Amino acid sequence: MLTVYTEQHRLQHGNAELVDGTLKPCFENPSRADMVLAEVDRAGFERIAPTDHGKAPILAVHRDNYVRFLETFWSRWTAPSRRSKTGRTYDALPLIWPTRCFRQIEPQDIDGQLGYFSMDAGTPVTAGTWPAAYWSAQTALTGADRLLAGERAAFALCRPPGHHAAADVFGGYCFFNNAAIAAQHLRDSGLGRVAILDVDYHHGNGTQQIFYDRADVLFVSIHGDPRTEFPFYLGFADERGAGEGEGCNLNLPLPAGSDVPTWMAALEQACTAIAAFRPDALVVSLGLDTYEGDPISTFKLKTADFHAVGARLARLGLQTLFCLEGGYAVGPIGENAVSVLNGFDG
Ligand code: SP5
Ligand code: ZN
Repeated sequence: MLTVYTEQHRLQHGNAELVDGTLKPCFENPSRADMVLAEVDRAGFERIAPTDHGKAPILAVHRDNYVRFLETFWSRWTAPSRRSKTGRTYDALPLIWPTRCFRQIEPQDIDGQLGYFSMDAGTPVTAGTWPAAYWSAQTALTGADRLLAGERAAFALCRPPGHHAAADVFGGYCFFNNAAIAAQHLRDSGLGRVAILDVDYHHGNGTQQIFYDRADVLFVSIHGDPRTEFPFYLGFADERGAGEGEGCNLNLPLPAGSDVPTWMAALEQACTAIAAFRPDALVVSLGLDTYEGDPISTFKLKTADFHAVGARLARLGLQTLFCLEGGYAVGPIGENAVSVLNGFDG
């Protein structure tokens, strides 16, 4: 399968994320993409580099003050200031958020802004976050272009991932919502209706938020039940869309520890909803953290099961863009990705 990839992803290599009350090495690190690329090459897939679409397609999904914040963050963070005479050189993690007890006003102060534009302390902003996230979005956009040019399917080897990023919020290892940016680009290039299927272990809260009140983009997600799983505060079954988008959001939360037949039954339900929507194209948020060996997740898919996932998606008969999302069992992540893509190609 045609694969879009750039080395720019390496520029996002955070030192640490907050886990279990301590700073631990980031689960989301460059070795993930290295392993996927190695298997893509071993499978003999055609590989292309992303082309630069500029900021406009990112701004079609994300708020301009948020994009500006990410673009200028590192130079502001490292500039000498009242808080740090030398300027800060280490990665940034937020330390306060405007939760219910506060007003929702963008602060002028960089530490205030860091919390205002984020949702967790697991997603360090680093020296290379802007270029890495920018090129991850361009990777998805370039894959979308190949669908518009007539390709049946493409694989955007995106890193950092995207589905937790909302219009003006980063978190869950995500900065720009690559799948949403690609879906919007397909819409702006003339497709009438686009479906997004999110099979990452975690609910795609960012993608849901971006399209929640729209009838032209269907969002369907299979994920660990937010009652017990990250991101906890969104992804419940009663979230069905709002306004014109009523009925265009389908959440299929599954209990932590769910087995493969349960997951496959949810995929069947998802496919039924996608077929009924009659989209002109499908974007898949391809998280591989549903794997049995994933260190932060509890589903039980095996490498061979991923092949069946790809085969089922191919039966929808839609042009399909796969965007890489999560997956933290680094050893087998490449085999699992290629298993989906080969299953799709048949
Ligand atoms: C894109 C994506 O998959 N983002 C997921 C972000 C999840 N971050 C929260 C991780 C919590 C890890 N808890 C692990 C406990 C192991 N002792
Ligand atoms: Zn995930």
